[in-house]
Amino acid sequence: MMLGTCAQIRASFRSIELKKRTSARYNKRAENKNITTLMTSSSSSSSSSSFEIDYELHKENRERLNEALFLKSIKKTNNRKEIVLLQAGKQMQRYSSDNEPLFRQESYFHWLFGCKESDCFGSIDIGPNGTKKTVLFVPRIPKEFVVWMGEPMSNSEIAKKYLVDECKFVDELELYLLNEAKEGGIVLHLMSGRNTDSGSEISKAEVPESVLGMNDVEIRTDVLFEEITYLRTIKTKREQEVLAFASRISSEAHVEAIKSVKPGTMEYQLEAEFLYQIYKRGGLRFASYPSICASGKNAAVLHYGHSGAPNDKECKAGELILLDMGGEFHCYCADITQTVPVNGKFTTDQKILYNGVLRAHKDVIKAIKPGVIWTDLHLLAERRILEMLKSLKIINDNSTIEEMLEYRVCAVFMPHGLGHLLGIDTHDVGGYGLKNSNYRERILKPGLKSCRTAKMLEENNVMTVEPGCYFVDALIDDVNMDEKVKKCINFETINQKFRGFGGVRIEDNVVVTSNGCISWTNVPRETEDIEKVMNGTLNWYKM
Ligand SMILES: [Mn+2]
Repeated sequence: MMLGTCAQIRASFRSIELKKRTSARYNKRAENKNITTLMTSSSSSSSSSSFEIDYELHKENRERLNEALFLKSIKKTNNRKEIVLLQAGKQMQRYSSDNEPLFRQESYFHWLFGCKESDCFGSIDIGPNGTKKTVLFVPRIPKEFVVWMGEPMSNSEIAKKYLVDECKFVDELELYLLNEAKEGGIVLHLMSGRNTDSGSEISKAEVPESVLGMNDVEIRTDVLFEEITYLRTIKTKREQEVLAFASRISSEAHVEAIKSVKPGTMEYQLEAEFLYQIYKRGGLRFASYPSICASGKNAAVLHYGHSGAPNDKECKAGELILLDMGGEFHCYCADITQTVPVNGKFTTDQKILYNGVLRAHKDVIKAIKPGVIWTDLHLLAERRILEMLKSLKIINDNSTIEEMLEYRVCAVFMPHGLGHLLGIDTHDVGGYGLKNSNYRERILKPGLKSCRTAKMLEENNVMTVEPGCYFVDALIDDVNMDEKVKKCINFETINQKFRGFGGVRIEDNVVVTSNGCISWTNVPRETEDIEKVMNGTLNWYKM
């Protein structure tokens, strides 16, 4: 369904409002209880436990892929063996130097193998009753490297660790494939496709020339990417445990960060606190993305914190600070945002604005369940934000909320999408472009076009919910602003009170359940709780 007309928009809201009234799932205690059941250890402010990865997680993913390929994609026309071949990420070097940035595995390869090493290949010999043979191919480490890198694991140790049938060296891949092809030939399934967030093409495994030249080798690139991308959107229980862990540790680190905010704090000190806490508490060595610690006006820069604007402003009393930071564990990401007052006390206007975004956030979380379309939830969030903007007289009374939704007024104040799929990538794959009845085309209207998915939610999707409201000069002053939109906006109020205000964003990580969703994010959200945590009168983890 495309949300083309106002009537359709209203109709879809009616159904969301109705569902909302009949459910009250967003309950802090119930939510915490659910979090605890997913954790290996309970939350505490002094937690230093890490999480042990069960590599069955990746074995299960391989079996799921095997089943999907067999059930849906492969029409058997002959008796050839079907082999899936993926290539791992490559160790990079900084420009022409020998400086090697810490390696992080390529996400599709990680999903299938969980293998931490760079420059590998992985093959899965698929079969109608489960995978037949899985082989990891690892680089042969020259003897002299042992001095620098330490003793490598033996191939049998690697096979045992990653629960694969065999581990060979990369230089044996060619012979392995030639041998497999010898009797009756092989069909080699390779990745081919494009990431719908970046537009970048996925790299295909580099198959040795001699193998490509064989008559008995058929290359197929039409099914693997599609199947694996879809499967990555549906998180298994094992994956959810890792994601919940990343979210829990990131929540704890967020709470520590806001406890250290005061006038005079440098934005980078909050980034430093967060990175220190995620690593110390859970061994989260990577952040999911560069931290956004944006005080005052900077909060209106959606991806502030990049190398040209490196969180280097001093936080001032009277400003809000927006903290968008997430840690990554075993390549599974968290992505959490808090917005708090620098001096620990919200002003009246800040509180109204914050509570408007919080209402959008809560109402979306209440409305999430399988079957709901993501862009409808985006519109629900817009509705709540427009209502708040109206109460602050930032938008005028001469149009109804319905009309303003149709004119796309809210895109001036929330130019980004409501949220995104979350997983091994922060903006996880599978937002658009899959041949599946749950999928919708991108809606090419202001605001909605920034949604990273327009899909119908399914059980075990993991999403971020991150409504926001900002005062972006470039959008407020846009000379090409639609006349209808312009008429709705009260520029006088904005100029008097909100120019340079920055903005508010509130972001949780949630998993879609059979009848709702569970949030894994556990940070103070109510303004009173935020103020108490910041002034030290509330220990968040003892609640
Ligand atoms: Mn996000």
